[in-house]
Amino acid sequence: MAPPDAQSLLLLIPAYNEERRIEPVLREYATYFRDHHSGKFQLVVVLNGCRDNTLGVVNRVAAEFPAISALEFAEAIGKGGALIEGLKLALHADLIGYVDADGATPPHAFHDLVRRTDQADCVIGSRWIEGAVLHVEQSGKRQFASRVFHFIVECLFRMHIRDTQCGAKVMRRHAVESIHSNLRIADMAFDINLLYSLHRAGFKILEVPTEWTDKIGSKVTLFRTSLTMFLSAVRIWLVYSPRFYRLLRPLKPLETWIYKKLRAPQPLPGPRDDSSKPKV
Ligand SMILES: Nc1nc2c(ncn2[C@@H]2O[C@H](COP(=O)(O)OP(=O)(O)O)[C@@H](O)[C@H]2O)c(=O)[nH]1
Ligand SMILES: [Mg+2]
Repeated sequence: MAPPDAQSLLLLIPAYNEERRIEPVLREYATYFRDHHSGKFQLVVVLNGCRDNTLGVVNRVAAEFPAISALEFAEAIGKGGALIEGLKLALHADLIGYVDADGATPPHAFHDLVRRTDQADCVIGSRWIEGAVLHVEQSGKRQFASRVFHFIVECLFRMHIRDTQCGAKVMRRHAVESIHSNLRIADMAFDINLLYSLHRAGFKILEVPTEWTDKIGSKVTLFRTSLTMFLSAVRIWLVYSPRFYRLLRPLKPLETWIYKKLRAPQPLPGPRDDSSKPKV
């Protein structure tokens, strides 16, 4: 196997109303990986339903950097839905990763993850293990919500991952392709869906301390996002607990109603029925 730096790399950036934050991030990533990565590098921004000129900004920068392109969806498919669609491009690269559009993860920190893909099928940035560098602390309320979510996720899934929610992750193509049909969570709990699918399929996940800067302009609305993520985490757990899932199936309309009330995003319909069981 070629060393990670010589492999082709596809970086996805989910973006929703990011016209004010994304431009320097695109420039920094395209320049950094042109200069530091010898394999092919492609950066695809996955947008959906933006009400600002994010697409115009991306196209303007893409005219200068051929590695950059945009993939746009009209539907409100959320960050997870956008990544589910973006990960369908995995066949074009050896390594596939994603980072946030706000530059919370600097290019060299993402590069650290890429370089460790010779040790695991999935390498994730972690803000909560020794060696991590956090530049701006999250608000107390946000930190509390995130620790509660972490506790719930650990109780339900027992993956022993300290930071499932860091926006920087990279995987080998084979791993993505093996679990892609299990991805169905469109909201911010998408990462749990991804990691648990990989974990159940026996892929190795490596957590690496990362550098992270909280940026202003977050799209997270604490109450609604937290509740949606909690419901989605429970939903993933149920999907992997077939006995309970069958028992609770009559409650599906209630689940649909709650997601609608929370204005939670839904992924684009895939080839499989949402209520079918995962393969692994
Ligand atoms: N495509 C898409 N991206 C989204 C959506 N909501 C959030 N994002 C992106 O997800 C990333 C993380 O969002 P952000 O607001 O920075 O979250 P935070 O850093 O956890 O507060 C950013 O790149 C956002 O643009 C969405 O509905 N669709
Ligand atoms: Mg952010």
